[in-house]
Amino acid sequence: MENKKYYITTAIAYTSGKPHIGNTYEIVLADAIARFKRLEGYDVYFQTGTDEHGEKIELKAKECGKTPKQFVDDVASEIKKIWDIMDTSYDKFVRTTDEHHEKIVQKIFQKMYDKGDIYLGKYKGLYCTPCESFLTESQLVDGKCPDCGREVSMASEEAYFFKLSKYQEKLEKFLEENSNFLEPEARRNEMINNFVKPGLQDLCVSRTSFTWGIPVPFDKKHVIYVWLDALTNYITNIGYDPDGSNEEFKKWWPCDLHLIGKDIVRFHSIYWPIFLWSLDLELPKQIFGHPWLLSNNDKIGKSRGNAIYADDLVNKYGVDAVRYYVLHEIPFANDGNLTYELLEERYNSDLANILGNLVNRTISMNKKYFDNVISNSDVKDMIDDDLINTVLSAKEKVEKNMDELKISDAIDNVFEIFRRSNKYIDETCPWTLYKEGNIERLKKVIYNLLESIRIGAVLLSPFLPRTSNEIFKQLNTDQTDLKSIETFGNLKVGITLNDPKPLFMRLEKND
Ligand code: ME8
Repeated sequence: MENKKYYITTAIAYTSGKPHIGNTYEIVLADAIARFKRLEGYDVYFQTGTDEHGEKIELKAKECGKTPKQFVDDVASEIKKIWDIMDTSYDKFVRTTDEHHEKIVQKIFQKMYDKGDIYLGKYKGLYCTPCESFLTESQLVDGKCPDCGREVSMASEEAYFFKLSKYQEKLEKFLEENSNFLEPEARRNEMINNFVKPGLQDLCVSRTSFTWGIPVPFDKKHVIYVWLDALTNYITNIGYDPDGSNEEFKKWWPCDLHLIGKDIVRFHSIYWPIFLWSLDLELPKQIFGHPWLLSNNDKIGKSRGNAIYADDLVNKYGVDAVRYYVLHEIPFANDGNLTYELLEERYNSDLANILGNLVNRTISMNKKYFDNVISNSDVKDMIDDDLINTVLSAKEKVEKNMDELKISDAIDNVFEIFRRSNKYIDETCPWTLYKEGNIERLKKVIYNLLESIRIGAVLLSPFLPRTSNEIFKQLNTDQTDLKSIETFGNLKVGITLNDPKPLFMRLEKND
């Protein structure tokens, strides 16, 4: 029997500050995929969380006059609150400061060391003595320390290194042979040609310049490199243990999809596979490095003053409008752009007009003509076939696009149903049928519209769950699964609908 489990993760967000709408995009994207898989009948496990160690966070905490733990507790709860505001249906919110995670990361480090993949060496680099920090060439300002402005000198200190070089050939071969492992395709080529082929340097996996991290178990003055700590969240939280993993781990690993942003593809497609091989574990099935959301075509950043936050947008437009915008406006491989004007344009044209009006008009007509009761008849017309074909063919198209992670295209497939239904109203002119007393035909027309809306709402549910539920409520239907949309006509006759209620109020220019 086919294994119907699906394990999906997002990147774990740095607890360095409140996440902006760009970071929030990822959790919404993962949520849409997770919900769709559940709709398809998969047993889904959806994990997200926060990445809480490291020097940057230690410094931020100090700036705020908090201990690192207080600081990450506050930011992690802020992040979780935003994930909840966005109606994301994660199964577990993990934190790298969880005691269990820390314990397993130490065991992982030990196992890699025992295997001979980690060794003690010397880290050489530019060093600022007063600041006690190693710097890279690019961090220097006029050749001097960016923090205190003093001269830097070459220095070296003890550090643990991971033998990435040992796995170089294996990784190159793996990436070449598994074209689906890393999407989009362009990223895979970039990794192979720019990083793997030129040669992998051994990776420094411990630090002594700060303390906010997980101590190396056998050498406590070192803390474990934050990416080794962070990447392993995908296994430590589902029961991996170097001394023997539990049944949960055997059920969920390997992960089906790591959803991450384009900037951290290198860590996930180079370090992560190698760490897993070192632990003798299977690799995840797929990594998708999604594009970014820009604000006014510029990178979003607090220091740039253009940060937009999900909670502000939700307060103004509602959660589904924000979900719709980010899911629809960021295509598979190109960055998407967010401005208030574009969001309002989309809101009015797609949500208020195409979807909201259709549902409101149809349910209002049913109320006016049939006293809210679902009716039907045998009076068909050729014109019905085209509507029904469009509506029934949407499921397959959505499934195909979702399989290929083309979420924006899948939403277009769903809206095709609503667009076609609006056209059907223009073609059939129900008000004329009513005036002419052609009631039997009118019954059929309104039934076709209500059933098309129901089918559309089922397919819409992973993307706009609230809106979809509201439509089901107004239609008073419990026919909401994928099976129920394989054929046309499952909406039951005789049921009384609830009163129509607008789904999206049109925004006026000065709102
Ligand atoms: O990278 N648009 O955390 P993070 C879309 N802790 N996605 C964006 C974005 C934007 N404008 N800006 C950031 C980290 N992201 C690490 C991950 S995983 C083991 C460790 C995405 O808080 C970014 O690409 O900086 C990443 O996938 C996620 O937000 C969290 O970013």
